[in-house]
Amino acid sequence: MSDSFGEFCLSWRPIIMSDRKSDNDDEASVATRTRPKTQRPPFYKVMILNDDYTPMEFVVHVLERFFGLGHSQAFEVMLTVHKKGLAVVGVFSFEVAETKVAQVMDFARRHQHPLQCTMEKE
Ligand code: TYC
Repeated sequence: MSDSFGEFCLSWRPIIMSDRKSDNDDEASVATRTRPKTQRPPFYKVMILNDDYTPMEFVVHVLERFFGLGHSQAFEVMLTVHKKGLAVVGVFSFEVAETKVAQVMDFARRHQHPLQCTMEKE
């Protein structure tokens, strides 16, 4: 670099992307993202667990009352839990999932049944 560099280059600054005329007619700035970087909030699966003591009708009632299932769908889901050990009964935001779990656990406890309801990030 010559000693006179400073004389010829009075206002040097790095070239940044916003200096370019347009993103489209420039090969170095091909768009790789087609949508804005937004994050959807996570969803939580709410699950009912099997046990040997909670009456089947009580579980059916819980599924109708807290998860809005119709009677035959509630019966089907209850049977799935009875046979397989657990089933996802709904997918909700964190706050709604937390509320459902608390409502079911409280309802079961008040009726002295050991029914368990849990949630898990999707
Ligand atoms: N296994 C229970 C019974 O035989 C019925 C049951 C089903 C309990 C689903 C809990 O989440 C449950 N009485």
